[in-house]
Amino acid sequence: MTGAPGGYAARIHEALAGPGFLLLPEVFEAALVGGVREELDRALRAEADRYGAALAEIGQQGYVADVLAMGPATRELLATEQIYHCVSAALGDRAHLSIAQGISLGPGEGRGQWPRRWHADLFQQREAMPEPSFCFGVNCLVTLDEMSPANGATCVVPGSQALVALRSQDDSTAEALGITVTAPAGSLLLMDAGLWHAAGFNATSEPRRVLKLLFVRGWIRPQLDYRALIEAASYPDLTPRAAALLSAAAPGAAVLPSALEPTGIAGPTA
Ligand SMILES: O=C(O)CCC(=O)C(=O)O
Repeated sequence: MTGAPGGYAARIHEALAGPGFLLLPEVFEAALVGGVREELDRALRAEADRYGAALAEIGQQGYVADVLAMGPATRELLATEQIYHCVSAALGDRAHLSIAQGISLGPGEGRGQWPRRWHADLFQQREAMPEPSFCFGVNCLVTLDEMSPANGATCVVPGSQALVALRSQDDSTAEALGITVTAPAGSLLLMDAGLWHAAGFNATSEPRRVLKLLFVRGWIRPQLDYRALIEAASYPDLTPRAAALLSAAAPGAAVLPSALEPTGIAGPTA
């Protein structure tokens, strides 16, 4: 571990309540990041072999959805202190993974309509929240390559996490207010799940890869049923912490990890 995000709780709260994002530069070991990068490349090749041109037709070129199956380095990264501390500081101990994706922005590629596709990951949930500044989810975006303006670094609109209106306006507001996040490989860009952001355009000759890990509070249903997915795949290397983040029991454990045990509801007193 090269960083100490355990001590970052106050900064995380401040950032999520203010700009809605926080960059923690180079907090992951280079060897682990390299391992995840290789696993992502292998998974992308397997997807391309399996689905061919259909991937581009459905807009899924450059995405890997079954991130846990990518390999041991990816599963290890999911359970690192860095991820755990950011998620628990932002969302409390009963948070879990909603969806994960390995994403590669290839040379000469952008996302969606020119110059980019602005979105907030969970704007529908944001719309449903009575308190617009309440943080119910966070996107932990792990940079597997250096992110620069040239290779399509992520752009964010600071302070936009409580806004639902950007969705219906044309992109000029986001384009005017957005800032580009430059970061070395192995960094963690923590974003409120309501923050408006977009990948840029990769004008270089190399892919620009990230791992997206989107977590939500324990009472929000995940987008993928990771518990079923890992029960079917049975990964022997899944740590109790990773299992807790996936709402599942660790291998060999008879019960759910304590972080997920029901707290109980106080009944009426006699
Ligand atoms: O690839 C990026 O820069 C951003 C990925 C993204 O849009 C997301 O994580 O929702």
